[in-house]
Amino acid sequence: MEGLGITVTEHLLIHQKESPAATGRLTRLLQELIFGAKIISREVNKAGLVDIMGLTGEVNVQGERVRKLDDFANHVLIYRMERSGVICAMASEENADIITVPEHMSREDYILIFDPLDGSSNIDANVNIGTIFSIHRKVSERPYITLDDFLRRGSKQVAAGYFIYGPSTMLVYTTGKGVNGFTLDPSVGEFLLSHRNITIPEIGKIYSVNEAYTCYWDERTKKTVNYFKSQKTKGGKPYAARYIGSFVADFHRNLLYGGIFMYPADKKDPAKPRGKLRLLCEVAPMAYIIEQAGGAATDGEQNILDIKPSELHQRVPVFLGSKLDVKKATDIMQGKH
Ligand code: P6P
Repeated sequence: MEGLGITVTEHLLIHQKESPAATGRLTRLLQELIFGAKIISREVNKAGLVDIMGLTGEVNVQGERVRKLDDFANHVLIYRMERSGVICAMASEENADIITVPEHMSREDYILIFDPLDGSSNIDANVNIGTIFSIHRKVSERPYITLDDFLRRGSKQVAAGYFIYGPSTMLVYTTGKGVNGFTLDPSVGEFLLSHRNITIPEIGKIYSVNEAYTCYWDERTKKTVNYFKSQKTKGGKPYAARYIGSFVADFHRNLLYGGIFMYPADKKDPAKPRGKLRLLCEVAPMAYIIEQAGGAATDGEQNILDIKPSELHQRVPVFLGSKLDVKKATDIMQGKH
């Protein structure tokens, strides 16, 4: 019956009640983030109908051409989150430096790191794209914010999640008590619980990597990818190859169906020897989610959540997904096979 679904606000309040130390500030933060995502979803879903496709003519800190929707999403999130009243600072994939909430605005000790619109190079082709977010608490005693407040291990995240804008808009997030998915009902503008306690299969049937870069990989990486190309599933079938080229979309399929997603280090761009994906705003939040869902995430050597960041836009190689697939990949990358 209509109206009997569990809304994300209800879900947040249930979890808040279960956490004795909860004050409602994280709930407030997530609610403001959800409002921002609803605005972005509205624009993404009408992209192509209004003049919001294409490029702004600018280049971002990553050296990537900025698309109008990227810029829009970034501004919406910064504007909304400054007014959440619970954040003291933010970092965006689109901004070179950290963004401190102005002192005249009410601030608390949460820190938000986000990629406002990941996969945006696919917008014009109507491919699923998404917003990725990572939430930390400011732990330093200093009365002011420094970069060090952001350079914290993924294991210290308070919460992490993503919005995926596709045939439906979904929110998938964790606060450390499992992973839940909510689907936006646009007719009432509410996210309703649709995927309760998501868990990833222990072993998958899909491998996901951009094989066009084979010539740029080292021998161990080639051996790792070849393993999955020659591996048979329990049913005796070969693994399926799936690669969308939009991290949130590849990750979401991986989370629900199982398998392994890989973006290894490669030599295609001397400026990005450690691969393309960014630790703080993309890989660490997704690693938190995949671990909470029973999966794993490494850089080919160590657990992603154990990596101590050294810079805000640091890139890392990533192997994430079903626990047994990631272990096999990591063993091969370490020369154990
Ligand atoms: P490649 C999209 O541009 C993105 O940042 C991620 O969403 C995606 O996983 C990756 O780049 C795709 O990169 O080099 O395979 O085109």
